[in-house]
Amino acid sequence: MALTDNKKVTAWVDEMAALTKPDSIVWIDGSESQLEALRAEAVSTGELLKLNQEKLPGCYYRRSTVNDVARVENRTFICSKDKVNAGPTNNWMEPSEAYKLASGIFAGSMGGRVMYAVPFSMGAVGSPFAKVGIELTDSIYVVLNMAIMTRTGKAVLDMLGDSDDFVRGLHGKCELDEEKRYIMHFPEDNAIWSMNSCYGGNVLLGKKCFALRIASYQGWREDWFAEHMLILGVESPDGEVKYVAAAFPSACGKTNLAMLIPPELYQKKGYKVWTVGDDIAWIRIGEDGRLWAVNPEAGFFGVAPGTSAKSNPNALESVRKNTIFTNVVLNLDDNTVWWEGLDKNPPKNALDWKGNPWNGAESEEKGAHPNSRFTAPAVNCPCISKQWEAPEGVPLSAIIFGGRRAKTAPLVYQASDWDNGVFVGSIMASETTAAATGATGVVRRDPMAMLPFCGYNMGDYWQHWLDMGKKIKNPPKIFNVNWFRLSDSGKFIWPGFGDNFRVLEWILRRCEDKVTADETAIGYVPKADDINLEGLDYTIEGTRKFTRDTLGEILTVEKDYWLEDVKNIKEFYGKFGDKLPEKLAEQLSALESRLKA
Ligand code: OXD
Ligand code: MN
Repeated sequence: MALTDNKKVTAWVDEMAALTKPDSIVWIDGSESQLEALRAEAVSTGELLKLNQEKLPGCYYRRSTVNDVARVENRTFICSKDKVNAGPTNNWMEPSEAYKLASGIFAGSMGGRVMYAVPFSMGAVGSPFAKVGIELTDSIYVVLNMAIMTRTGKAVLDMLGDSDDFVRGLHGKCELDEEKRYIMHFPEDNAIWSMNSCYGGNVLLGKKCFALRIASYQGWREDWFAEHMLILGVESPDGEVKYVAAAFPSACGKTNLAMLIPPELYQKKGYKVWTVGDDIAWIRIGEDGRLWAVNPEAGFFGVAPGTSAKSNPNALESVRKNTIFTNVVLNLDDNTVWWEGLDKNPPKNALDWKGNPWNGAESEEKGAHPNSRFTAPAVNCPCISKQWEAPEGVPLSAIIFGGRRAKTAPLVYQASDWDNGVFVGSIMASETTAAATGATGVVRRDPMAMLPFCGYNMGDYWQHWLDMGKKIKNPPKIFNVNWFRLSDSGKFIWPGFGDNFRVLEWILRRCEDKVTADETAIGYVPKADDINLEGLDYTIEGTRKFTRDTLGEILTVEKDYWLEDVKNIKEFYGKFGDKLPEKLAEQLSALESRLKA
């Protein structure tokens, strides 16, 4: 029986059921007993495997099909009525064409299956930021992941009442056919249709699809922001907490920064970092004229490989219970999990992510897929902020952009004002590494880390940022960081991880006008003496000790590299035609003149 008598909801569910023809419809009410029954069912069919409940209570394991392990940007579409509204950085499909194509694929696809109706809230139920979605899916795995990543159940429908304001999400596994895999967004209809995949980023519709693509469009219409940003709080010894939001492209360490543990000397003084979110921020202007941010999610969908007691002990602690692991190594000796970078003791008697026998002591092949994941409840995190569910969010002192640049960007710099900060975000980029592509130094521009996630024309998105600037009375300061400067021999110069706290400290001191900086062509760069290196004991790849001079090296602004970058930015901006905000074109030519001066 439907959990609601909202006619808009029931009519839509009936329509989708008439299309996909499930044997039955089951509403997810949010109760633990219902979820437990679903876990048991998934275990009985082999969809999930129950892990060692003494070592990993409440944890489950799943292996996906080999062709379905990551987001599919080339099969992700923004189906706005007008092509120009998808913009040059999105794939576009005309909505009626898209519905027709998808209806053909969905028709009868749930025959013999159950359709689960998952009401979910992005943002704490009752928060003024919160928005409702309903995901219809034929996958128990998706239901169980959604129950970790979002708030699900009856309370969400009660919050919705008889309103029409909910995102209509339809997900079907169909045949998991790559050729018929589509992730379609209809921003004007508040709808998402996802088919032939079971990978998180494609099918947990609350996350990238709603909380970024659809929500960015909603934010444009309603004067707020949906951003690909972590949120963290820095507590100083006097107990005051200051919050920052930070945008980095995928795989640049957002989860690690969000859960950072400060260097020992700071810990001794009483500094702490609190996690509010690791991937998405919804941001609104508060009554006090500051920006306030919430994490709309309820869990972490993190990359497992590389997560270790050294790189991120808080993340490791977060996945000890009630977690779903996907595509990692299954240790057959004790029914636990393993992944590359966890420790130096890979299991010998194991199955790899494809389900083949795997001996970690001998195998040349990796055991876990590089994009294998954990889905863990946020409440598991030892450093979760007391404010992480605060209905009004947390006030932002700073916004930080960043990318992976071998030479161009200094360790940190500050934009001169809001408009310049928008420019800094719009020119964000990362360089591909040799391991990933075979060619190093290929620059991929990824404005505000939103390239794959902006649900409308990125030119309009930039204009929205500029327009919002006029409405924010007390804007946060805007910074850019680059943890990834390389030496001439290709080694990372900056230690990163916990030591990034030293940069955060400088940023917060700048926000309080407690420290001066050098004005350069690109913005304000720290004086080398103003970043605290006390207790830093780091040797670059075992050969060169990190000193204050080394810090000076990575604070330099290399004009030749920047002039090269300006060319690349011009080319990128050129794609937007008259959608490129005039202010950004001005910012770019002003930068060029400063570099040439
Ligand atoms: C993610 C991503 O999974 O950005 O968060 O790809
Ligand atoms: Mn992300």
